[in-house]
Amino acid sequence: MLSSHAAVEVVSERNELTTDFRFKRVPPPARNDAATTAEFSLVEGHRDGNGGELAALHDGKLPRSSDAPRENFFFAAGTAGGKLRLDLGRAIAIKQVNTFSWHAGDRGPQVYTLSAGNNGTDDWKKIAAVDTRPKSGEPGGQYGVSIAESTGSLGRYRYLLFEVAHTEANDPFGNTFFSEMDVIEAGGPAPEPVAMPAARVEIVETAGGACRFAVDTTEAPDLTDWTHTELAPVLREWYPRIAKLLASAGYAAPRNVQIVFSAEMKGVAATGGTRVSCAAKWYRANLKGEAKGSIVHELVHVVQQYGLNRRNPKATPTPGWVTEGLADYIRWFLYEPQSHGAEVRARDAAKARHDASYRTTANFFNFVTTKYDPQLVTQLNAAARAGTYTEDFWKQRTGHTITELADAWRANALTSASPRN
Ligand SMILES: [Ca+2]
Ligand SMILES: [Zn+2]
Repeated sequence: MLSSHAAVEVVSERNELTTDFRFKRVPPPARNDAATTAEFSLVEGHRDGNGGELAALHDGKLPRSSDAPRENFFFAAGTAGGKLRLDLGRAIAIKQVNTFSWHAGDRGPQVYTLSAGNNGTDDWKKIAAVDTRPKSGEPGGQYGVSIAESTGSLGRYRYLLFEVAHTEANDPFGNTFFSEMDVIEAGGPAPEPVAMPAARVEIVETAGGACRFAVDTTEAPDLTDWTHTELAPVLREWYPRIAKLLASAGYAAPRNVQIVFSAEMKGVAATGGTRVSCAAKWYRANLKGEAKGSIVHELVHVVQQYGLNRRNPKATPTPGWVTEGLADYIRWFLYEPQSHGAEVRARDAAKARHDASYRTTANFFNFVTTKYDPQLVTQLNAAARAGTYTEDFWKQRTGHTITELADAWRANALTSASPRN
């Protein structure tokens, strides 16, 4: 993206898959730039207490993940942004101002205006306006912005003023995670790039390059063989299948997906937007068992994107048991039916609840699909994604209320469940 303000050039780039803060035209973050020893102060607005101090903006360190609040500076939740002043200590010829941010969602893009002056209070001269919000699609990723002037210097200034705006106001969490702000002095020392740990990222493409996965095992190098030989084929085969099964009018499944194995994460796995985070410890212990199936479950969440409806006041939110039930239905009844991982045991059948979520709901969906409506999953997904799901859905699709369906399901489970269970 390129825009001009007088002779000032603003270059902005985004990494959607790579996480090393390296860009084609925006220089890498530096650890010896003029901002390193300068002083940031808050002129207007408040720091978010969940984030880092102003020091995070010029400590020459970069966050280790796309959700590392303490390693970024950001303005307080629920506020529209604020103003930051940078005192360089003396007037210098400024070659570039480079700013870097990283978040998996709305807090990735940067929106600010940059001014410069020499008294720090009222002689501000506007230098550039920055707005890196993508026109369409998911906003997550690493953003790099470089502001420079064609003649080589933006001018001689001691102070810079960043008037920062939030990227969205649909929820309280719209303030950008700023990771580093650099000021490169014209004729100053050669910038020394901040070192990032050597990344282990395999790009896995589905047929014809239609969709790309960045499988990141940087924090769990021992899992790299497994992701390459075992997981990659599952991604290639199952992501397109899930996208087809969960197709709906006017919707295209995300084309760029990150799968990141995290050393510190607890639990199993979680999906936010188009990023799947996996707890390396759990995967290590379950490679021969549930590992691949759990990622199939997360791929369903990547395709679902029911959150797109957050901003639609007319939408009814999809109940969590429907979302999770669909993910487990696809996993247990389509991906690995041979494992029989979502059977309802005879002794549990009488008390089984269709809305118990996960495997139990998956079993209910399978019953309704088999007995009443082979299109159930596709139709249920379309309603959930459109924000039109209500209990009427069941009556419309099958002629029965959900209570009737649940009763029939329990009765069936009681008679058909194997007695050895
Ligand atoms: Ca930093
Ligand atoms: Zn889930």
